[in-house]
Amino acid sequence: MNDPNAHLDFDLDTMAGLKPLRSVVFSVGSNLGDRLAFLQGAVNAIASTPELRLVEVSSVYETAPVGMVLEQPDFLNIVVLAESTLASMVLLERALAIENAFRRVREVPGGPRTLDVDLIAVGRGTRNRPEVTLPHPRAHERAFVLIPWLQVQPDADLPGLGPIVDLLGLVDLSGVRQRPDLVLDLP
Ligand code: PH2
Ligand code: MG
Ligand code: MG
Repeated sequence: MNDPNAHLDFDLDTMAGLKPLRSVVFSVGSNLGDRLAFLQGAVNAIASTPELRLVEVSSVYETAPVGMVLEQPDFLNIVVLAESTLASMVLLERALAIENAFRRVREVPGGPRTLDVDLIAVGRGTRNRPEVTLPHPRAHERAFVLIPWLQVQPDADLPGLGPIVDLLGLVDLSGVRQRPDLVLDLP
């Protein structure tokens, strides 16, 4: 059936004074200390965010460092899917607050870190501001983001760039392997 509102270029929820519920994608990584415990802490903290519902957490993947100047240990990476009415800026602040709560250690710029929480996409939106760029400007070329994301949301699009399954065909997948022996609790 045709969408009777397809010709409208504004959001009807917003018109009604409601904030639209949007899907939110986070990428979480750790390559220093108790990596699995840091991922678990990030999942718990994301899940306890007001006005946000956790939808799914990917398997844990062990991934070779990408694009880093300094030699460093492998990462554990996951993707966390959520739904939220929060604004992108608030979601970004929340991600940074979660990193800080785990006393993110990054002694050297570009060096290993205990916890990195990146906001990858919020709904279908694109933004290009000094404070926040959405989708994340490097997500489309990172297998450690695309592989776990595809696992939990096979039909996902990266806004402005197309289906993630197509983007995966363009990236090097060799550094990413699933770690089924590492299991996170779902809060
Ligand atoms: N994060 C980066 C840069 N490189 N490589 C892997 N494998 N995993 C990451 O989470 C990661 C990275 C910048 O935050
Ligand atoms: Mg990052
Ligand atoms: Mg980051």
